[in-house]
Amino acid sequence: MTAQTADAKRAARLRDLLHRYSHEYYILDAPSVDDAEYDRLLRELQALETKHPELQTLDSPTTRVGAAPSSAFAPYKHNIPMLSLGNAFGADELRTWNERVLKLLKGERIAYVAELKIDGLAISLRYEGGTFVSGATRGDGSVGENVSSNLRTIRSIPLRLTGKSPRVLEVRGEVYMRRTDFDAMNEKRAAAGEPAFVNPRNAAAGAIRQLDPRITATRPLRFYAYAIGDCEPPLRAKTQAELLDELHDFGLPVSTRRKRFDDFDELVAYCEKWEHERASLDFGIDGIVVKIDSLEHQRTLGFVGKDPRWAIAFKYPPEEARTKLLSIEVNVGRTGSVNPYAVLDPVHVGGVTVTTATLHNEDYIHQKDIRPGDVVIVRRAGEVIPEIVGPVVTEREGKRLREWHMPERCPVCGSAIHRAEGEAMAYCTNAACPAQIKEGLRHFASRGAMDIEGLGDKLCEAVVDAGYVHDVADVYALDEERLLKLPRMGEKMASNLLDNIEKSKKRPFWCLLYAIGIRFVGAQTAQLLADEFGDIDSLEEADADRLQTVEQVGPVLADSIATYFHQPQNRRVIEKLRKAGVTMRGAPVSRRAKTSGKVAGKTFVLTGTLAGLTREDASAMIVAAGGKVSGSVSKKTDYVVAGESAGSKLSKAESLSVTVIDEDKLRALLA
Ligand code: 3B8
Repeated sequence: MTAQTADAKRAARLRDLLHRYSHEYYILDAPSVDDAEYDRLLRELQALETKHPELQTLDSPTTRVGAAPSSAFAPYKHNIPMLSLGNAFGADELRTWNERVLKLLKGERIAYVAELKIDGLAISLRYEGGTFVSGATRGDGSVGENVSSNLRTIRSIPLRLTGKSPRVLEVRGEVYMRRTDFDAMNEKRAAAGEPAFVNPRNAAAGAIRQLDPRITATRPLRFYAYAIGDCEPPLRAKTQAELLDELHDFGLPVSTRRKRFDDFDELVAYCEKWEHERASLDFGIDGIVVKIDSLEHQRTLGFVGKDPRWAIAFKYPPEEARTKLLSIEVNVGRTGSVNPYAVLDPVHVGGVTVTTATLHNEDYIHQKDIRPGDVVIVRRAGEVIPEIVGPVVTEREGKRLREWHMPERCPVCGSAIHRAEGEAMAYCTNAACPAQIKEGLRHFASRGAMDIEGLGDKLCEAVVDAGYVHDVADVYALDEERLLKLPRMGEKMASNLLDNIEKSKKRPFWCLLYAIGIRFVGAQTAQLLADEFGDIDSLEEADADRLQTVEQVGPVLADSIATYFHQPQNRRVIEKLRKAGVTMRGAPVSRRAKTSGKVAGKTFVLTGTLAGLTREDASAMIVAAGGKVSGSVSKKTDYVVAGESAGSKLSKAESLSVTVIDEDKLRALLA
């Protein structure tokens, strides 16, 4: 054997091995060699092909590395048009579609297949004699763009089909990016000082439209197949389910999550179920594709315009939407933290209208390069609060948008804002800042704290603005004469309020500990502290080391408590409260509550938005009645309290058969 034929043989062997390893990795999910070995073989093949260019084949794995950049994509005519799906927003619209199908298929027994509708980019691949020859985007359905060199770089797209593949096969499917791959890519980009991509869909679409395939090759794209176009000779499959099996046998990736239904109502339930569970997937879906299973039925139904009659997308409300960032404002919390937030052009996302979104802190805004005036992507997934994913930088063209900076002065009191070295948050330096006092007072009076009925948001503002209240203890100095000077205050209302203020002095000791607003001290911690120390003087004397001996108290919490009691103005407030006659000692309340409270020993999980209660209030009420509040659902959970837009915790509760109650039920339990 000459050296030349030995090299040719070795090259063929390497191609076979590399195809097999890619197939094992991407299609079977069962790799038999590691990445280093794959790379070693690939480099060996590259060396052989460089030495003997005639050994290069169209399906060689070395073609994935990326060809030279082009200046534009050539148009690509789809012999069989690439159709798009009509939408059904909700079960009613799906029913309407179904009735039409039933009518057109008069009396035939029909079955459905449901597939997750992956949120990527539709493309078509062409195989001739089992070898990948070209691929294109959907475009307008009849003409797309030839993006073959880019598609070649995607390792889950086989360059050579396995088994007895047809002479001609066009495969339709979706190019997408997994969330974990997307996050890892963005982390690497951030480390290299490159801008992050906004979301997996944009990143995938951008990578496919990239004129330099060498760049596409560095993006973690994947592919899955869901349909065929041209096919010669026709496949054996008689149903959609069989079609996907056949594609799988050719070595193409298909979704394993498809499900067949004979019963329409079960199909609807499946579509609705995934809406709550979509967060658990490693890729984004924007709905469920419902297809009539029989290919014969599909042909009978045909299409209207660009939409097939035999398939439809059951669409979920988008979790992301674009809108304009009108401005960045700040508010001042009760700890004095200055919190930036986005004021948005109202936008419908995740099933609600969003007008503001948190921006956390100044670094967050700079990391994402969010600027007032930007078009931004707003995300609201499940029950989490809305957030800004990032700016749409391409929309900036021609606009001069300036970076945002934290104001130097508190917008409420005009004092200096200070951000300590190494800290993320900035603070208003004025402990007497009306914004801090108002927030602090609101919390002090809230249901789970001192429970002063009638002292709501408006009145908290009014008493601070009138100069009656400079710290929470001043509440106990309010009298009828002063209250009556406030707008919309009548005698009856004033006397009720004063009664309630008086009653609050008798609140259990731990409620006071929670009410004074020590950073990180929630209702549960307040109970532990009250149990351990018994009165405020013992607690005041405890240093951080002593505090850390308390169950569940770590260094951060201990430090926060010690710092609180160290500050003279806080000690003054405590003294004023003591003089006013507020309860400052107590028997071990929580133990008593734990054995005799209304929900003694029960564990609750809160999810979604409750109409009449803040989460803090609900927690505090549960704790006051001897219950515990936990952040995650498990078999040990006794009740899940579900409000508006409850998400994955609710589905988890249902799957574990945990009792789910609403706000009214909760009140009834605690009453
Ligand atoms: C017909 C069938 C379009 C689609 C289809 O995961 C048609 O089936 C289509 F005209 O766009 N994104 C899927 C997905 C998309 C489509 C599909 N099936 N699973 C997807």
